[in-house]
Amino acid sequence: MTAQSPWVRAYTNIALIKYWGKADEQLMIPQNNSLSLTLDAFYSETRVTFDSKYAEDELILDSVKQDASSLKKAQKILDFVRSQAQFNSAARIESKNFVPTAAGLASSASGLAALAGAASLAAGLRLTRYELSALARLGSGSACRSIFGGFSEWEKGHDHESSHAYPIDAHSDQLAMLFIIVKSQPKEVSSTQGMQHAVSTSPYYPGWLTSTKDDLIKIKSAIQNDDIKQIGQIAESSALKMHALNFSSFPPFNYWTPESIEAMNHVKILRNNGFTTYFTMDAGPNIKIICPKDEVQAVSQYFEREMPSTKRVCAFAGPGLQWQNAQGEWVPYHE
Ligand code: 2P0
Repeated sequence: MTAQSPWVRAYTNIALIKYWGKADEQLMIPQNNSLSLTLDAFYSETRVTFDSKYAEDELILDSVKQDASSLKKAQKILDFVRSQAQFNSAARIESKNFVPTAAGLASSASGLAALAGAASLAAGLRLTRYELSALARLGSGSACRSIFGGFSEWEKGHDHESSHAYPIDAHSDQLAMLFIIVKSQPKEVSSTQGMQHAVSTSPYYPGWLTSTKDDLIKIKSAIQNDDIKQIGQIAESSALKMHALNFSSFPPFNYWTPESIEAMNHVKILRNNGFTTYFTMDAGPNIKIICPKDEVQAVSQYFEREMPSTKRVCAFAGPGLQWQNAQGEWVPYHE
């Protein structure tokens, strides 16, 4: 048998309240709920072909065949789909990442969300948005949030079915996210390893779980009020608390470079000069600035002047999962 999906597109998301730690490594159930904004600037497109003639699964990313370790996350999604659809053909995954050149940004969230959509279509499974989000989670935790556009919250749940994201119905069109892309070296500690180490060794981990519950309540209220200053304050605080877990692990580690710190300081200088700028940072050295749409141009020009070695990419709220119909149009995956 052979079965091919159409191309499926998913946009990347950045967490405002971070996910940092798993309660179940195999099922990818997190320790805490997290909340993110799906963005319009970076996305992945993927299609899947299952064919009983294929000898083994393969992943072709931007025309380059990937090694077995890159395939591992994808195979968790493929295996689940095969068991649901009751067949065992191998798959060929073709994927393209649309990330500005040299952006140095990981794309596992968009890539694995697009794969969940494509693999289930190829297998003839008709999954709800929540089932699809849970499926994407098996590949990479943060991918479950990229099924939805705008703001979404990943409800940690307690088993495969209950651990998925859901969309937060709110305006998100006034918020901008400006990526300040600094020089990057190869990552020494992957997100998966980093969070595992923080859960098992940081004495602050219980405090992280308590304060994250509080931050989620506050940020959801700020989102409903379209209060960008409060959203930024809470998001910056969540990011710094996540990084504090890494600094307080044993042995300690961090993702910060001198340029990351310089960029953070500039965000504070801008704030002291009347801008509504806050930062967030993930498992890498780049800084993402949260600010109102009408400030983003001036903030970008400021960084061009003060940190000319950085690249700047501006993003706004983006859509949820899409697929390409026979006419070549991109339409929502779930109508
Ligand atoms: C997040 N990050 O909430 C957090 C904040 C990075 C820092 O989710 O192990 O690729 O595959 O579930 O989702 C990046 O880690 O990790 C991430 P796995 P993932 O966005």
